[in-house]
Amino acid sequence: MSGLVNGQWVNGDVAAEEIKNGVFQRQETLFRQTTLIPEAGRYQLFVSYLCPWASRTLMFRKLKGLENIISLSIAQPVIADNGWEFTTPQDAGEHVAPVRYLHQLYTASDAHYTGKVSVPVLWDRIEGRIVNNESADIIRLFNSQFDTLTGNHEDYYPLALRSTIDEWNEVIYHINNNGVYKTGFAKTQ
Ligand SMILES: N[C@@H](CCC(=O)N[C@@H](CS)C(=O)NCC(=O)O)C(=O)O
Repeated sequence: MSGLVNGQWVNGDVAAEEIKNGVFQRQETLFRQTTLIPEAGRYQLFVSYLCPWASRTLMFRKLKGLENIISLSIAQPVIADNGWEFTTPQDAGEHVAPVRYLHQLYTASDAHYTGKVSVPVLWDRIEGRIVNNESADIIRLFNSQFDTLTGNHEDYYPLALRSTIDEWNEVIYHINNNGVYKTGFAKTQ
C-alpha cells in the first residue's frame, strides 16, 4: 500500500504497519472535526465511486439535499501509482494549487503527514484544509449541520435511537464493512 511519509508520496509499502502477523489492522483516521459552519460552497467532498465508504457520504449528500451546498470532486476509480487521481485538476479554493492527486490535500493540511491517503475527504475551501476524512463522521455531519440552510430536517440519527444504531454499527462495521478489508488484505489464513 502506498501513501505519504513525512509529506512525501511513496509508492510502496508505507502502510506495512497495517498488517501485523498477517492480520489487517485499520489505521486510525486523523482528521476528525465534528462541527461545521453551515455555509453554502464552503465545503468540498472528494470521493471515488470505487470506495464503499465514500459512497455512503455521497448517499447522504443526496438524502439531505446538499448537492448545491457541498461541491463534489470524483477521483478515477483506481488507486494508481500516485494514489487517487483526478482526470482534470480540481479547483479546491485559494490555498492549494488545482488538485491532480488527492495527496495534495493531505500535505496542504499537514505538511508532514505520514499515512494512507484515503477517500472520502471533506475539505474546507476557505481554510484550505481537510476537516474530516472519516465517512462515519461525515455522514453524521451531513445529517445535522446544514439543516438551517436546506430546511431538510430529516434525522437519520435520532436521539431516541442512537444507542441502538451505535450498537448495530459496532456489529456491522467489524463483521461486514471492515470484514471485507480484513479478508482482502490478510496475508495469512
Ligand atoms: N476510515 C475511512 C476509510 C476509508 C477507506 O478505507 N478508503 C479506501 C478506499 S475504499 C482508500 O482510500 N484507501 C486508500 C489506500 O488504501 O491507499 C472511512 O470510512 O472514511
